[in-house]
Amino acid sequence: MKQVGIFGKRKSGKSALMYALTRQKIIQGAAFSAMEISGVTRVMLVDTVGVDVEDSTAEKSAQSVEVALMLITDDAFELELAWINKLRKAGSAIIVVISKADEFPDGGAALAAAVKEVSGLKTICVSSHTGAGVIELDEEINRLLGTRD
Ligand SMILES: Nc1nc2c(ncn2[C@@H]2O[C@H](COP(=O)(O)OP(=O)(O)O)[C@@H](O)[C@H]2O)c(=O)[nH]1
Ligand SMILES: [Mg+2]
Repeated sequence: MKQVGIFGKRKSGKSALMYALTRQKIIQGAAFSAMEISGVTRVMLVDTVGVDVEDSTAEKSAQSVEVALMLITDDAFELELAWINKLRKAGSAIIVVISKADEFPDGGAALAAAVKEVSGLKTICVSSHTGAGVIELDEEINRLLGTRD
């Protein structure tokens, strides 16, 4: 089964995002078709310990995920950039998520632009609390998984 890994520092909103994405899948499945419901089990979402924790399990996940979500919550994102390089070397497709976007007056747009500029990666502002950006993120994950069949 294909794996989508959720990476980020402790308290960056990884677990909340996992639940938001899972909810999104279930809602889509109910609203559309049995095909979509089977989609629930097509992908395994992998929650990880913080990238700011000395622990080998996130390292291990980095080696096995098709798509990696890298959560960023503020402009101190050097550690996340280092992980992005690690994930690139491991062959993962990467999406940057500006997490807790509801906490930014501009919805995270300025931080997203800054990260996109240095990483060149697709960057999506997401709030697991309001649901903003969750559908866009889900679509981008599926697009990337589709290109990697
Ligand atoms: N404002 C806001 N807070 C969030 C959001 N997602 C998570 N949080 C809060 O951030 C804290 C850490 O979230 P959690 O998902 O446990 O982070 P993790 O340690 O990366 O798994 C909790 O207090 C959450 O309620 C969000 O989208 N917006
Ligand atoms: Mg967690």
